[in-house]
Amino acid sequence: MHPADVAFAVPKALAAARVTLRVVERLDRGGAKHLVKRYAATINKVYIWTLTSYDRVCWLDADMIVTKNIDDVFHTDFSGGMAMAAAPGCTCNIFRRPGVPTSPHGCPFNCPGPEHPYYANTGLMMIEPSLETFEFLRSEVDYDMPYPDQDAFNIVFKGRIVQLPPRYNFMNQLPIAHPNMLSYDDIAVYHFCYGKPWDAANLNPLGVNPAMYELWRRTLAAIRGGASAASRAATPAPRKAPSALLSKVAKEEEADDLCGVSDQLEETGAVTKLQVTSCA
Ligand SMILES: [Mn+2]
Repeated sequence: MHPADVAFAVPKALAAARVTLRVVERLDRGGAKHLVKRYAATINKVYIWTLTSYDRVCWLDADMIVTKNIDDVFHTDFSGGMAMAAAPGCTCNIFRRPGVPTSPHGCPFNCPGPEHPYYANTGLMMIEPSLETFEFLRSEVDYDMPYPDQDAFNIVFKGRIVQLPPRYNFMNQLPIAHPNMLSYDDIAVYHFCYGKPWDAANLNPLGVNPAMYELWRRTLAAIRGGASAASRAATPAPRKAPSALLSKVAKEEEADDLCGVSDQLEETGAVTKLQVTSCA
């Protein structure tokens, strides 16, 4: 699904790849609390609930790359009234972005378990389409929040989100915010939350996994170049070691001061080089 005003080259390329396309009306909504102007478009994710010819739909942000089979997601148990499956979103605001709620002590990565409120990242969502839900989400929900779709869905579906393992939505700030917690070897979907791979000026700003940027680049080349290019673009093995900076941060974190991790990053000056983008 795409709005009519999207650049013609995009639907053309998708159609060539035999992707079924449908033009939809933009539902963009501005808001005073929006962190970034382009977040106004994230509300359009509600259209996935209109795909009622499918039992289940898995949404993936365009800034994600799948590295392993994720069919398991479709078999998530939705019994007990569950409405969505999604992996946890980090709320540490590790880069101290202004205007973003910062809650390291409420972060699902610091406080896992059913006794704490869950906060999902909506980069990957598995849902069951329903026109009723679509109408509700389109017309009854306030999206004037820092992360419009993500914050709203967490509120609307509170207590009804099945928690997926972080491997299904490995946000690239995780090795910085929560070092040693997750293994690169286990990544199934990598999420370029910070430093979009198509934004050359901001590539790999904090040593986030360079192999994933390389994989993105090769995959894009393969798509553009056809089958022969695809066979040449072998998947590189993910690297384990992020960077010297990350090692330093990891060491600092041993003090168990979560906010101190952000302070450390700011002191290095690395943050100023980062044109922070979003998880939207
Ligand atoms: Mn994203």
